[in-house]
Amino acid sequence: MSYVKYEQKDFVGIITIDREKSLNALNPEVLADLEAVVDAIDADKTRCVIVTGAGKKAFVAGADIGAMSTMGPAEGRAFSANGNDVFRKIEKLPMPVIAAINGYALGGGCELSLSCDIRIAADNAVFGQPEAGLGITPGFGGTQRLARTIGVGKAKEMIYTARNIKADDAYRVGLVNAVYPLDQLMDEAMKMAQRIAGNAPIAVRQCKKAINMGLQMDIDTAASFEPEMFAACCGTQDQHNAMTAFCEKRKHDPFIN
Ligand code: CO8
Repeated sequence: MSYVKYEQKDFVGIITIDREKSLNALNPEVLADLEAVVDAIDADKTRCVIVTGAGKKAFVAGADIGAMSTMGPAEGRAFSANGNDVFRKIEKLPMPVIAAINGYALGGGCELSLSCDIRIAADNAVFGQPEAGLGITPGFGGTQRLARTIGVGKAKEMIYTARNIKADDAYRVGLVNAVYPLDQLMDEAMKMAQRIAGNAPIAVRQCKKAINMGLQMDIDTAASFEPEMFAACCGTQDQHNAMTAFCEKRKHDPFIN
């Protein structure tokens, strides 16, 4: 049995962390299942991925505290490295990934959402990096991606105080793009995913690559890199169809290329 489910709906893949009785907490087995699901995504037929948690209470309530409680330095390093590797795989998927955050997103759960391109939350969502209160640091990318996402000052405040924030505050600091009633969250995630999937797939992937790689570079290098992403789209059927439709004053529906 796997703790991570995968469902393909047309061009959209849905990953569900499914360990509901422990609020989808990440232990080594869940991480292994997540990695296997991510590795198996068919990039040819998947244009957008949604990551969510099973049930109505938690996205992921963190790394499994019981599993971590007896770890010494070597085991802790290996667990942290493993989580970082899996989340980096999610971040490096060629297609956009949306986190649909349906409740607690604490510690490793907040970090999982940060490895996704876009975060949308239900109104019951709670975010936090409680690690400092548990005697550890964030270990699945939180010290790196939170500051890159909401800015250094806010990230330091969240990490040093270990204080949780609710969905409306997460929206205010830019941690999530939108907040919806819980029962509408997956519909809204699907709508966004389908909208992304309806755009030219090569162009969307090049946009993701350009933004993510550019963030690791100085602006001069990044600006010299963008033409390569642009060039990769030139000459594609999508570009030809969309631009010809514009020039001929026709409506273009990217779904029917
Ligand atoms: N780990 C293990 N079990 C958990 C976790 C967790 N993170 N969160 C919840 N559970 C379990 C509970 O133990 C409980 O199990 P049981 O029914 O067997 O007692 C079940 O889920 C339901 O939880 P609660 O009864 O506590 O539900 P409440 O509604 O009362 O509370 C909370 C919900 C507030 C989310 C509460 O469960 C909580 O505070 N959980 C812990 C949250 C947390 O601190 N998360 C961060 C963990 S640290 C982390 O993620 C570090 C990531 C980097 C790791 C680096 C590796 C070295």
